[in-house]
Amino acid sequence: MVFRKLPGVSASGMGLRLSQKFVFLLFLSGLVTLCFGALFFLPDSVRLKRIFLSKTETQPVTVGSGSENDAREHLKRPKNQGGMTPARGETSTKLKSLSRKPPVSYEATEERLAGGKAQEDLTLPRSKTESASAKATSSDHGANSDTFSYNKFKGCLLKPPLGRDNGKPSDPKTNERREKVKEMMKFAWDNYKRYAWGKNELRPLTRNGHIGNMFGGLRGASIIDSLDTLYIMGLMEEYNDAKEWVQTSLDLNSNGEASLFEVNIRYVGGLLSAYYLTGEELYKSKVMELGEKLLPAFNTPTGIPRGVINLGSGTSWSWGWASAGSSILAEFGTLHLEFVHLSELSGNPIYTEKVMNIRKLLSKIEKPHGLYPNFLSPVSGNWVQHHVSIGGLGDSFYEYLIKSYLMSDKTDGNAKTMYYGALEAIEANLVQKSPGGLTYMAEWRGGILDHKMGHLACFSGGMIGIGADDGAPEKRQHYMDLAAEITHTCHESYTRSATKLGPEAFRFDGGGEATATRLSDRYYILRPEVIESYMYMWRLTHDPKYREWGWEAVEALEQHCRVESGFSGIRDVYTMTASHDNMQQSFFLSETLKYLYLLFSDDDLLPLEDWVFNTEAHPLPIIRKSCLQDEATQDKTVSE
Ligand code: DMJ
Repeated sequence: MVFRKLPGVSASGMGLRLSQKFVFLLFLSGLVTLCFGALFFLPDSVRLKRIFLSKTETQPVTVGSGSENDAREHLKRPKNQGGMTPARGETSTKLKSLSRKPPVSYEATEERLAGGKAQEDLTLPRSKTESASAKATSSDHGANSDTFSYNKFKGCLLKPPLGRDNGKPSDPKTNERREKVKEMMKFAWDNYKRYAWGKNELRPLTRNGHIGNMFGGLRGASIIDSLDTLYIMGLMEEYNDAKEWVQTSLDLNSNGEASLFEVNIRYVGGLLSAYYLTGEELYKSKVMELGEKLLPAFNTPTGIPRGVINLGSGTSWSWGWASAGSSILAEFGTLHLEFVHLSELSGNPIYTEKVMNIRKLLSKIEKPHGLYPNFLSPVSGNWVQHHVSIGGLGDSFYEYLIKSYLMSDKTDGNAKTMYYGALEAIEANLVQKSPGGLTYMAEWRGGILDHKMGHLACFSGGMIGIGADDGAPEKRQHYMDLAAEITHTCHESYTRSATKLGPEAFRFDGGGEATATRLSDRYYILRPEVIESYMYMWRLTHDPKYREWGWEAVEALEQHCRVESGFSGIRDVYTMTASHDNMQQSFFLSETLKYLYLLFSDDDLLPLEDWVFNTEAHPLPIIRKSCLQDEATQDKTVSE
């Protein structure tokens, strides 16, 4: 074919002059460079990077091999489940660390107040970033649905979960009190539904919803936290609304930055207990999907997870306020119960392996005076500071040791040894008696005592009570006495206030006892810990004073926290002129009202022989391995 030269058109093919072509090519290559460069330098380009980089590339420079925790762990399946092939590139370890700007948190103060045990200040920059590595790719979220039979599980329970008559007490006065608590739950729920449906929490004064930044874009925390409470109270219309919301609107494909601890205790715990109580497959598949999203948080050199995880990318960070990029004892130590159940339900051991690895590290590491400090480096596996507390930052770690032992049907001897070892060290170093005769747990700062006890630490009365039977037999009474004394002290912190509600922290120095001396410690945000201890102590002793103390709390909540459209925390328990904080915490529905309801119910509602409560009061069944593996138990069901 012959090309004729047309007038005014260049000799080159596209009809462009050479110089024009050159400019065009220059522009094109500039554009390509710009786009490609952006993948590497824009702060939020993690997702795109994963297209180009291997999935483990953004690990910080570390020590240790991390081999136990590398990306492939996420894809492991038990034998005979179709095997697994690691995705290409997962073993590549281009070590690189990314620094990120501090998250600006306009609601940080409220979050700090709400988070409690593990949250002290979310406003400071997070210190490290770490990318997710592999994610399991199977559509069944790692579950081998053949391995778990709900009917078999029911057959292994010693008693029906809801008791003979849903725990209805025969004594009319107690029943009336129980009905009152149920009415409070309905009131709290109805207002949440009316003004904040689908949001995380209700703001009862402004009558709107609160989302916050603890759950990484997940919604409906109050719904998930309420499922089991509504169910055990027999509020079935409300329960069905909640279930329908989970079915139609619980979107786990969020791309936000979440507290691993909070998502675990509220969402994973809430969905697990909803499944075990109802047998609805919906909850199981949701919790499996969510559990899988949490796994990348463990991709650190030691396998100790960082505190914050992006649920979409799997990238994780330490809280900026936690010194030297450390992880928090109460956060990484409060995963065990839920993760063991994730393995139970999925048949995938990966979840149990992750938490057993944490356990292994903690049992080996040297402990100052036998104590567990609150901060640990996920890189070196060493303690970062020697601050010890049975309250915020430490608390639920101890709780999960004894509960792991109980939940394992008393087979997890390592958890038992660690729990009693820790308790001995706490008694030797932290437990104090005030001049006025009150027993309390001080905080320990490198050997120096701070004579303060947080409201959060008041869960320990119940914890020591439920563990009393399993230590050395000669110590049983000693532990029961200690549990009763701590619970008594916490009750004193309530009775010594004008409102009869307890402050966030109370002190035993500066002239007072069991009272807050600092203005900043005077608030009450509907927390459950004191009532939680009343409930356990009632079950363990049947001393009527615990029900009376619970009723005092009901009256105080009604008088000072009930507002026109829900329940609200108050800013100062020492003044009768109420100043409300405009927040109905989701743990009020999950814990405070549930523990009150159980306190006024018969012991056969969620009997302690079969159930342990996670730290958000979600009941999880004791795992009876021998029964579950016994062929004869197949599909035997407990009649209710
Ligand atoms: C709850 O979310 C849990 O009990 C957690 O362990 C601590 N903080 C709150 C309640 O105060």
